[in-house]
Amino acid sequence: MTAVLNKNFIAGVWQDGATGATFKNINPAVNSDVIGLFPESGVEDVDDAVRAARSAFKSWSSMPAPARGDILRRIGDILTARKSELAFQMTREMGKPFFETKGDVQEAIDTAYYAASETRRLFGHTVPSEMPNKFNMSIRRPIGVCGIISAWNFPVAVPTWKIFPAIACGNTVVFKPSEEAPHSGALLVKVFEDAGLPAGVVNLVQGSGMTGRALVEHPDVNAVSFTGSTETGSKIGETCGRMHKRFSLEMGGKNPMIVLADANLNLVIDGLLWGAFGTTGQRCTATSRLIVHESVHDELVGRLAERAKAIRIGYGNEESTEMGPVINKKGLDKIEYYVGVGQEEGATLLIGGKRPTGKNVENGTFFEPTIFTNVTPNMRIAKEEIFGPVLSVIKISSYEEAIRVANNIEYGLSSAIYTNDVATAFRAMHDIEAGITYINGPTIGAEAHMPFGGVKGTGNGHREGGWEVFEFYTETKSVYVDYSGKLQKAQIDNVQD
Ligand code: UN1
Repeated sequence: MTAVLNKNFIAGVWQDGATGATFKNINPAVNSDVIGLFPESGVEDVDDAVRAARSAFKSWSSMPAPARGDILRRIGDILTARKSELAFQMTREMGKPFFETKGDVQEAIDTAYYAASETRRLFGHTVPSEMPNKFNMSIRRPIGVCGIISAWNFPVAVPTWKIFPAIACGNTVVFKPSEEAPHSGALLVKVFEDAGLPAGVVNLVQGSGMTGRALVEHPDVNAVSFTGSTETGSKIGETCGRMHKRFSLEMGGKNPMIVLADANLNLVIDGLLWGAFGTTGQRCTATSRLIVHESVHDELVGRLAERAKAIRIGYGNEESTEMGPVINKKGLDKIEYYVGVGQEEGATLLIGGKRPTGKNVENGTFFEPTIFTNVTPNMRIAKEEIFGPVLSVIKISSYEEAIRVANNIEYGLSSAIYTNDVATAFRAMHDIEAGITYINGPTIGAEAHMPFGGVKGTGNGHREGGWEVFEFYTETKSVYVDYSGKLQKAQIDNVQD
């Protein structure tokens, strides 16, 4: 089974890459555990996959949308049955603890059932015509072949945010998972196959940046949806702009949590531990800046540090593990680099800042929960995405200052504020520049049926999830039905001057 899943899946057939080149994927917690060799797909493989998607498009897009919904529901059922099995393999591949990968699969299940229900609700509009005996409406049409490029940190949930609405709307897909999570991507595609999704509707090509590039540059790919780094996203945007493709980008974050003087500190601490150190801080929605009122700063930071030091680090498939490894050596190097930057900038390294030692962590890429205090808003560790378990604490003395600091970044994905004052909470909803704001909750916790995405440098104006993503995956067509039996000239026949 695993050997089969190490292949590409094109036109309903598991097959090797055309050149025979492969890349190796290992368990980040136990580096000696090799998950497998996967095809490093080239232009030829991508071309085959796009051709398969194109030839499946006609019949898939003309199937009644609720019938497509039936298949999505079956996918949801199989994901439910395989939840633990999938989660185990996902943890093995990308490191976050088993309870988190189970949540990841659950997010995919919710997305499947939600997309299935939307197939009965792909609304258009009817509006009155300005002419007599004429009927105006808008209908939705699928776009065509969609290229889906996803990140490794939510190796099942994030691809499904893209693939399920795409196919619900009648599009077909070529999916390139992150090269850090190819096995999870293949297991997901196997679910589609087992649910009876027709051949060619979702095709899988494994590979790294070159494969993604071939997909984005393919002239017969009509839309691209990407989650990953700002650097790669910007290049994708340039290419898609030049080629007149629709594209949706979900990129970096530097998400603030504002804690005001009246906040419930017990709640804040639980939220911070989950927001900053869950998924080892490797979420685009991770809480990476704590912006805290001076009157509660010392107590909060002291209590948080004690709890953070006690977090149990290890292999995520061991039951006692609370925080898993960093994805790879490169990720670890980046985190260490930023710890150095923070110290040079004059911030105080309160806890962490290094790799842990001990038997359960010696074979993986682990890093300790890290907290910097005395951070000022213009330091690099207050503005740049680190993608690791590093929290920068900034002290403020008023709500206005908190908002200024929170908005002092190029990103705008998620945000949080803890206060018991309802008026302040409502003000913050409008004042914080972000696509998502949580009141009295940390910066993570997106639900499948709510729009997800960011402002400023985080994205390009689109949203995943919720009802909005169905706009991304459809073209609007305006239809005019003239049953007057004569030529009626809009703007001319109905205005006499
Ligand atoms: C991401 O980090 O890429 O609510 C997505 C959340 C998660 C999704 C995060 N369910 O933050």
